[in-house]
Amino acid sequence: MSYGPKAAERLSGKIILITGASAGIGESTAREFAAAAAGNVKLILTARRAEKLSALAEDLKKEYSNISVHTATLDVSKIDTIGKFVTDLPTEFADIDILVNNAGLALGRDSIGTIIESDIQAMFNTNVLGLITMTQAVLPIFKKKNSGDIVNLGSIAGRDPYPGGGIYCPTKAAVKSFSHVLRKELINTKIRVFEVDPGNVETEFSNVRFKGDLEKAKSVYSGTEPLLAEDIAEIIVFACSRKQKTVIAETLVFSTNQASATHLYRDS
Ligand code: 8X3
Repeated sequence: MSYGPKAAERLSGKIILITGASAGIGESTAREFAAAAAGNVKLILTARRAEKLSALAEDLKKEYSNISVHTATLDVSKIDTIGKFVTDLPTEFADIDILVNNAGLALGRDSIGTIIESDIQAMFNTNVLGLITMTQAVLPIFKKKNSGDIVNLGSIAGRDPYPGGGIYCPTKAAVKSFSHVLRKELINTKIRVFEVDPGNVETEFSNVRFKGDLEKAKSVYSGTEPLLAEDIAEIIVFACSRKQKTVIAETLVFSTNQASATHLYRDS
């Protein structure tokens, strides 16, 4: 995909930190940044699954001889580890330019009153506390140079809460609120805050939500044509490769089969 004649130049040499980069939107975003900058980027890829990250890094290095990739096992829900991770980055990767707060998950569709405590904690720790802590760790780097992009992955769930989303929806509403405050607090800087709110995207998201019940996971998308991870990655890269003064503050992204969290057209 072409992001316009200046995109590669604008992304050139950027140091880009992506959380949850081992699969789905995170992985696609890494690939898309690499493609848009013809490999002229430095990627910091973090996730819980080290082997997947290494395989992605190998792939990218094979495709782009000029790319630099640093991989690190990081579980953003373990918020005590985030500060040290950022301060201990190798010098070549330390001066981050773009932070993509992608790591996030939903667990279950249980009604309020029956939600498992560990699921509540995992969702809030990852989607909210992890995202906030990572942002706080990176922000001083951006403030020092008065530039940098923060991309927060929200969701339709944060705008349009639905039954069965008693925890996931509030976590994404918290992300939205956090993005708004951040954008307002940074009004006198050149730091940009983007939020991308996807609807249904067919990734491992539903496999995780339904804890490996692949039938249930598949049924989320059956009869629809869901978005793919690369569709969201394109929007992230598009936003980050606009002119410095342009802030695509919020983007709600559906497939043509979807009009709200619960309004989906199924052709079978
Ligand atoms: C994922 C979209 O509708 O499953 O963020 O909550 S939804």
